[in-house]
Amino acid sequence: MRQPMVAGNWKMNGSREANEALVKEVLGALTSPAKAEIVVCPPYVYLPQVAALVDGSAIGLGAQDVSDQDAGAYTGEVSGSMLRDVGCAYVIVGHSERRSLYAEDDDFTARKFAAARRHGLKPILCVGELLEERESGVTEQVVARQLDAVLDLEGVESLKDAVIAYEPVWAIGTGKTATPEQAQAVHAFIRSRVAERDAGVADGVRILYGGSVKADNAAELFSQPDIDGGLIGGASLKAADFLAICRAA
Ligand code: G2H
Repeated sequence: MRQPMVAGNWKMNGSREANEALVKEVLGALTSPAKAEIVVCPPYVYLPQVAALVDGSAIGLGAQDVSDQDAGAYTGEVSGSMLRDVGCAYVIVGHSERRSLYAEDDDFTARKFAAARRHGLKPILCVGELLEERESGVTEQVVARQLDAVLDLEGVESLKDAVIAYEPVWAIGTGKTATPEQAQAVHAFIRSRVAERDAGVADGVRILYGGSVKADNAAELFSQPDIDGGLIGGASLKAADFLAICRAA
């Protein structure tokens, strides 16, 4: 059985004051342990603050990105060992905003995935197609290419300590959500693609859905057999919404 997971991707949002209020409200309402594993991914600079806030609680910590390099003259970069040092267990790699706004390609994403693993972080690998790719019927080819870049570099066994997030780019922050059936179809494809290399790994790996998940659509999405929770952007910034999504998983 795969434990569901809900990860909040705060993106470039927050302040010391807002972070404290959000985390305290979520923790205050999480009186009984949730079925889902819950993780929050604040911006780099707030990781130590949020690490202290969630210390000893049921909420885990992740970062939104990681350098492909380990240390040295890489101005502006943050290494996997630094993320471990401040208490991260997870890191998002290959988010579509990194891929599209910062030109991070499949190979670079795979190297970040490898760097995360070198430092004992569990990568949350994001894959997903653009609107024009969906409309031209190449969703599976795109997702397979993104996935294969990582599996070819790191091997299928690397997914034992990783999570996959399927995020159709046309559904991110747009208010458009993939229907549960559309999402399930791609999740099943991803699992089958992994199963071609190792059926046991495919069965165990968690595949999250991301893209305009909200309190009122989460339960239906999460009820699909191959959807193991969600990577939540906008709705993770409001405690009541994030809690409702966590409870739906
Ligand atoms: C997709 C998602 C979180 P949102 O980027 O990764 O964001 O829920 O705002 O669409």
